[in-house]
Amino acid sequence: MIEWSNLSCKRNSEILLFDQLRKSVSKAFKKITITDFSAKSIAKINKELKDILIKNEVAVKTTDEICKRFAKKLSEIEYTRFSNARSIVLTSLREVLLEILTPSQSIDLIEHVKIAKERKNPLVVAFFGVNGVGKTLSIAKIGKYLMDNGYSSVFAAGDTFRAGSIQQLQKHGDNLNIRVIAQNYGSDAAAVAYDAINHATSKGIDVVLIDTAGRMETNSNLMAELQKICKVSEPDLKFFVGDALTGNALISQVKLFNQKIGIDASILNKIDADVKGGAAVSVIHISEKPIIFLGVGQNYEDLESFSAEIILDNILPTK
Ligand SMILES: Nc1nc2c(ncn2[C@@H]2O[C@H](COP(=O)(O)OP(=O)(O)O)[C@@H](O)[C@H]2O)c(=O)[nH]1
Ligand SMILES: [Mg+2]
Repeated sequence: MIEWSNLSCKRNSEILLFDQLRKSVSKAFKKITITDFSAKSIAKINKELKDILIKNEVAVKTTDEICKRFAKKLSEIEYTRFSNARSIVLTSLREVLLEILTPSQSIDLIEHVKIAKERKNPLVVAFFGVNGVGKTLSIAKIGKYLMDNGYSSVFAAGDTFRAGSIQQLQKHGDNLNIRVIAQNYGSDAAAVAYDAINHATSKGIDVVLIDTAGRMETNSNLMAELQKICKVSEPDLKFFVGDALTGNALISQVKLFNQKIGIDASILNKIDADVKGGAAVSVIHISEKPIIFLGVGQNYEDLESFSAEIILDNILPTK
C-alpha cells in the first residue's frame, strides 16, 4: 500500500522530458549533410525520421502522418546554395509537429468553471482510464489546482470496485481539505456521482471531480458502468487519463474510451518517467482531442498545463 501522507506539495522544477526522443532527433539532425532537397534526399531524411519516431513509441499511424506532411513540406522548399539545409529541416519538422500537437479545439478548465458558475451549476468533470494510470492522483492534483485558482471542488469516490480506492481518495481529500462523497465498496458508482453533484449544488461548490474504476479496457462490464455514470451525472467534461509509459497500449485505450464514452480531452501522466516521449504526440493525433494536462510527478503540484511549445522545445534541438 502506498503511503499517501508522504505526498508533499513541493515543486519538481527540473523535469527532463522526452529525453530519448530529443537525443535521437539531435543526433540524427547533426548528421544532415544533404545539399539539395531532391526526392532522393527527402526520402533519406524521412526514412531516418520514421525510424526515430517508431523507436520512440510514436504510433505507426501518427508516424506515417508526420512523415507524409514532413516530406511534402520539404518538397515545397526552394533551395539555393546559400540555404542552410539543417535549419530548413528542423523548422519544417517543428511546423509539422506543431500541427499534429494542435487539435482543432482546445480546452481551458478554468473557463469552463467560470461558465458553469455563471449558470449557477457546479461543473461536473469525470475521469476515465484503466487501473494505475493516475486517475485518482490527477483528481487530487486538479482539486489543488482549482483551489489555487480560487475555486472549490468536491471529490466523488466513484471507484467502488478496487480495494483501497475509497480510502486513497479520502486521504487526498484530507490532505487537501477537500470533501469526499463516498458510499461503500460495491455500491453503484453512478449513485455516488449523483450524491456528489447534489452536495455541490446545495453547498455552492464549484466543481465535482468524479473518480471511476479502471480494470481492463477490454472489460465490457466496466464500459457499461462508465456509460451509466455518464448517463446519470451528465459530465460537462470527460477526461481520458493515460500513462505515458504504456506505449502502444495507450493508443488502443484512448481509441476505445473515446469510442465508448466520448472524451473531451486527455490527461497524460508519468511524463516525468517517459524517456521515449512518443505518447503525447500520438494521443492527440489518434483521439483528435487535446491534452489538457501533463502529470509530471507524484506531488500535488506536479501538473502542467499542456502546451505544444513545451513539448517541441523538449523534443527538438534548438541549434
Ligand atoms: N511518476 C509519476 N507517478 C504518477 C503520476 N501520476 C500518478 N502516478 C503514480 O501512479 C500510481 C497510480 O496512481 P493512481 O492515481 O492510484 O491511479 P488510478 O488507478 O488510475 O487511480 C501511483 O503510485 C501514483 O503516485 C505522474 O505523473 N508521475
Ligand atoms: Mg484510482
